[in-house]
Amino acid sequence: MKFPKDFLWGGAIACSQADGGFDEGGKGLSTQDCRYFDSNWDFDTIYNVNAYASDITRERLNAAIADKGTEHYPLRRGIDFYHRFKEDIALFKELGIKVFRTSSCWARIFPYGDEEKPNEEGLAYYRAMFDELKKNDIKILLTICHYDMPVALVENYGGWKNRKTIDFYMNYVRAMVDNFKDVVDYWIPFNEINAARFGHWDGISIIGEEEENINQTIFECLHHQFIANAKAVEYIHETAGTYNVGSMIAAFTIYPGTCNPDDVMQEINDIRNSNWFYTDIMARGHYPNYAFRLFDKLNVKLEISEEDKEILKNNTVDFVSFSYYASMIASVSEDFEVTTGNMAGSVYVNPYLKKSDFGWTIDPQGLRICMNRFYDRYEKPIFIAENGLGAFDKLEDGTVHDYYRIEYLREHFKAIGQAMDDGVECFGYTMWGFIDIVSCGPLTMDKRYGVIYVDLDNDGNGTGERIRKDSFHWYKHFIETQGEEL
Ligand code: BGP
Repeated sequence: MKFPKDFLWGGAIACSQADGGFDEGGKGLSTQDCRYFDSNWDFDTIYNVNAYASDITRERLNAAIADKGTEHYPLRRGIDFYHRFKEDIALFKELGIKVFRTSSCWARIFPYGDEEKPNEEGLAYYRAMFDELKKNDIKILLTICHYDMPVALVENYGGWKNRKTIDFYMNYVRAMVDNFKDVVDYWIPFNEINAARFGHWDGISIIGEEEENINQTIFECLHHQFIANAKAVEYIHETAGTYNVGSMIAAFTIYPGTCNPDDVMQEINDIRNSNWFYTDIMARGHYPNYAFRLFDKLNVKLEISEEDKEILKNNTVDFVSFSYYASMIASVSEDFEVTTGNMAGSVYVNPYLKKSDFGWTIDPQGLRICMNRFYDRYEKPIFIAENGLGAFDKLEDGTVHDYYRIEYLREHFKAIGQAMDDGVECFGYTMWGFIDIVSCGPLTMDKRYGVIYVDLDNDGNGTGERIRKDSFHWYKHFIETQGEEL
């Protein structure tokens, strides 16, 4: 199988999981800096996705704002990319990636969120990083908001619950676009915008237990984000004169558990509510009819003005992207074994498929199916913004023999090639956490995705040394040969 020469093979991280330097360069406190972790918690507490132990409560938030340290806040440390990005980018160059996905940190640019002018030190950090990437001939895919926002906006204005936050977000977008429109190749305004329903603090920075009608709050916040997304599309189109803005959701590829028609109808509803709803609005430009049925069911009253409808209709995205880790099952019957999945509390086990160390279903064909479904629905170019295998890697004889990750990648890359043979227009792929970073849900370094090992443990102890895993050499060769010897 030979991939097109210009196919963009790359790697992805998020600022809050990698940068560190949480209180440097004039940066304000981010919502992600407030997520608490205790390395004494047991496996189930840390990895049981039903109730991430690190989820935010009012008490946890107040304690985090008062705490100036990093001991219980792994996302304040990351892997110190903030100070080490030059050497890391040299490694990325050696790996041979064509595109690097990261996110900019809102609180680095507007520390309290409501300033008039951006923080020059924050802009300087991105200018230095982007220049380094360009020097190494690596394209940039920038996520403008990857789960983090200035805590001050949440505390002082109610965050995404307040429509005013759209204006604050657009100040941030204008600062990034005005300064970097000539170096950023692709933009994603929001990471996994469907996190609003599945990871409240990550997606819309609300404390779920404090909301009277959580569904009303979720869809109001989401509406503000959909408008913000459209305004970002409009600004980039008009200012940068480029058509390179993408939507992004966590793809929950779902299968009916049996050929029982009730299971098929369950799958149609589940995939609408977990996936299509979000990309429909950003890629088609309006709320789909089935959304209003869902709102009725959830007792949600959403005011969508004529002006809002115009903004959504006139500013749809240029490509669609998603993260893909696993597939799931929809069924009206309860007799399925249960496991965990990305942001999904509990999912049914697929008897035909294996699972990762963390219970996530491993399904390469599911990626091919996901790609076909997205392309059939939107007929817009597709970018795979996240995919990869989180595993407990072991350092031995100075490296990591991660044959299991090579196997995962080989099978998923085959599936991408098959989807492209099916007629799907896909222009790139960024492997999630291709350099080990702090995991998003559990907040551990132990859950590693990288082809580059980082010598840090869950408490941030270690040399921080970067070490090439077996998969580094495999991915490097794969990119060099465009997958010819897959
Ligand atoms: C997605 C996030 C990423 C990444 C990924 C893996 O939802 O966009 O930030 O972390 O999940 O999840 P985890 O790190 O919890 O294994």
